[in-house]
Amino acid sequence: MPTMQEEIKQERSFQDYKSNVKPIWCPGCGDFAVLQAILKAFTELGLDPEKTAVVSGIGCSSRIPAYTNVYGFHGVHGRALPIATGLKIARPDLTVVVTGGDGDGFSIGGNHFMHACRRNVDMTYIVMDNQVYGMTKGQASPTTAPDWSGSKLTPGGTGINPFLPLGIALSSGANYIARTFAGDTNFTARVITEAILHPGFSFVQILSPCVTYRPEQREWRNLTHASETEYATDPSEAGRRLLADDGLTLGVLYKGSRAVFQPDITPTSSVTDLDSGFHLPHQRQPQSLHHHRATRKGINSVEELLAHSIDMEKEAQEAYNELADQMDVHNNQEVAELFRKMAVIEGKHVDQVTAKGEGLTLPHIAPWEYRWEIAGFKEAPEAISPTDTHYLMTPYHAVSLAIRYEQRAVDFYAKVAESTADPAVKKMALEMCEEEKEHVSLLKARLARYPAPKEGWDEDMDPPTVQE
Ligand SMILES: Cc1ncc(C[n+]2csc(CCOP(=O)(O)OP(=O)(O)O)c2C)c(N)n1
Ligand code: SF4
Ligand SMILES: [Mg+2]
Repeated sequence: MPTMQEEIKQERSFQDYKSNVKPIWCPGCGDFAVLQAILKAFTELGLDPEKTAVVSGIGCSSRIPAYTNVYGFHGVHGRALPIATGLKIARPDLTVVVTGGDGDGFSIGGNHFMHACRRNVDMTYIVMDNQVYGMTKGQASPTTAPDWSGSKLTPGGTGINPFLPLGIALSSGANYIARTFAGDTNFTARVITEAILHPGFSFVQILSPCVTYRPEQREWRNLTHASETEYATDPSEAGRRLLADDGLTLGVLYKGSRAVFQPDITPTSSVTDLDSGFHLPHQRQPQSLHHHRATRKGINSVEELLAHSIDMEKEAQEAYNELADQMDVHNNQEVAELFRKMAVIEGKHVDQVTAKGEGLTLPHIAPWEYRWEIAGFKEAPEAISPTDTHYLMTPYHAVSLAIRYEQRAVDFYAKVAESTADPAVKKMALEMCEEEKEHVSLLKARLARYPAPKEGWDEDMDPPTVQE
């Protein structure tokens, strides 16, 4: 039986959902990865851009609508949820996704958050939680730890216990609740996809590092950990799990089946008619993604291997273009040019591996179903993590970064060759491994051309931040 993803017609590509507005986030900001995850989820669902709306408030994270090629509304600080609620009630045929930050959603918009959970309108709320007001230069937010003293406004910390978004969502009635880390982009894409499919109000908290005002959040990559339990369907069970939560547990906490709030909006002439329109319709059964991941072992066909190779090269091309844009925005032209060249090279690799698959029918694989974990990776081997960059990075750093990621590709193919039972896959994986080794050698030769950076290369007396 085909999976739900396979049944959905894949007519649009990732690029179709991406607008041509270049993000102005600080290089390394976790929001880049969240944007990727949202775009991957839209692609996977094959959403009709004309039937999709992304609504936001104000903040760095609230810039997402500008970067997606669907309908967008960059609203008022803290008011994204009421705007989105009105939109979904008036146009139930739309897929409505709301994006924002912890300040926007839990401070000024905290009241709307609780009531949106309670109301249970069918939409998805994605909060990029960096435990700080990034856009206004680093003040404490409701999710900031009480002893964080990084802001001059709160030199000894706020001394106030943080707001617990998952707990508030659960107790207020949200129908789907999850937490992810921006750096786990494919897992985040999977959760967003599932959240959109799940009826009712879905809430996804994404730990998304603010590298400028909370640089220590880069460590989330090592500190976050996957939940050891499957999601709960009983709210009290989910509540018990939250009592043991350290705030860094990733996964789906809860999937509920409450009735969705969708009043009849046919124009009415009497109060009785109006009242009767506000009934709760029959409960829709929650849909869930079909996962065949657990039952699939290794890579056991040439087609599957080629699908992985094409995705790996496309992700590399996308990552380098993205990095070049980031460096352009921050006027680091030398590194921007270097990344642009690398993107062109990766584009050629895409063409080369695509040519190898000519005449074959390659399987469609959802982003979270690629088998990168064969080599111990969560993401495609060449998908450069946005938190690995710095706006002051030098060509030496850029080439070193590229070497590190090409080496991951070498490791991936070596592991595929080692673990597959299929001789044709083994042969092709070994060939690809050799090609990747050659890329590493070429890059190493190139690295020798650049001087190693001097100490203090990343010091900046006036660090950039985005302006509203
Ligand atoms: C009514 C109003 N009050 C205050 C502000 C100033 N302001 C802009 S963004 C922001 C906080 C944003 O923090 P968060 O939502 O966490 O987003 P981040 O920038 O961290 O992604 C504030 C207080 C505003 N724009 N409007
Ligand atoms: S200040 Fe920079 S790093 Fe922090 S959230 Fe805003 S764009 Fe991201
Ligand atoms: Mg924030």
